[in-house]
Amino acid sequence: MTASERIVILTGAGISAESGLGTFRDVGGLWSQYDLADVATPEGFARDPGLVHAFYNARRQNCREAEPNAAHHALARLQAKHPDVVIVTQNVDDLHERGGAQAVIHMHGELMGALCAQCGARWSAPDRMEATDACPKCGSPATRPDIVWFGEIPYQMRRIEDALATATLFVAIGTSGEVYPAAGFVQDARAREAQTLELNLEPSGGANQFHSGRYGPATEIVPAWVAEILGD
Ligand code: BV8
Repeated sequence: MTASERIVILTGAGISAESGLGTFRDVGGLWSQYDLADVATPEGFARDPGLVHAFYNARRQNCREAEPNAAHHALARLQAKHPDVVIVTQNVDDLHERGGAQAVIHMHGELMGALCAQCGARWSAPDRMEATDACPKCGSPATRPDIVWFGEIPYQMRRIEDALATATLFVAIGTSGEVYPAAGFVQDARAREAQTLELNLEPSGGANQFHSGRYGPATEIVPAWVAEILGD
């Protein structure tokens, strides 16, 4: 990897699949168990906050019991050698951080974060959040997981756009490319003449938007790609 190479990586649920965390759209995925509209929209939260908290409490528990896998560790190794590698994730788990990555951009929020819908205060989420929890700052019972739901604006979009504007290589790992604006990042990168690479279990619906793709389990293809980049 030359010093002038600027890599932006976007990860999705597929990078955490082998850590035992469910993906969304694979067979048996989360969106086949829950109606997205009920648990991942502000309307669903307003309708039944208890159901939404139960959904995220279960995922938070799964996340605490999961371990980062070889793909998470490989990206951290790449970033340790080249600190300007930018990791953007759609995932709300903390496996990138527990695998050693730094400054991960969680564009869809974080399971381990809590947010007050009333005053905007943020704090570390307890293991279990309940609809009756009071905000530690303003006291109102308006606490929610610090997650970006459908119809809400993803976090740190300006920072992501700035990174994409100067990227020389954009790599999407373990994402179906179904959710926007993340699914549009490959086009943003190509518009700036960056090379684009998809690393996935199988070609995603957007595979043809990438210059190249490598397919297989993330725990195999991501460490292999990182070793190649680092010239191991
Ligand atoms: C927004 C909450 C405006 C957190 C999530 C019509 C057309 C286009 C867009 C829209 C439209 N109608 C509505 C929209 C906008 C909407 C959207 O895109 N809808 C889709 C469904 C059409 N988007 C929004 O509402 C976003 N907000 O647009 O605001 C805006 C935009 C920009 C600037 C200003 C304003 C908000 C989107 C965020 C929603 N929140 N989740 C949570 O509960 O987790 S999205 C949800 O999907 C997750 O966050 C997840 O990360 C994300 C994407 O899914 P993937 O990560 O890709 O997971 P998936 O299961 O789909 O795929 C897994 C992949 O891994 C597969 O390809 C599989 O092959 C692979 N894999 C599996 N195992 C492995 C593997 N790969 C490697 N190894 C393995 N072992």
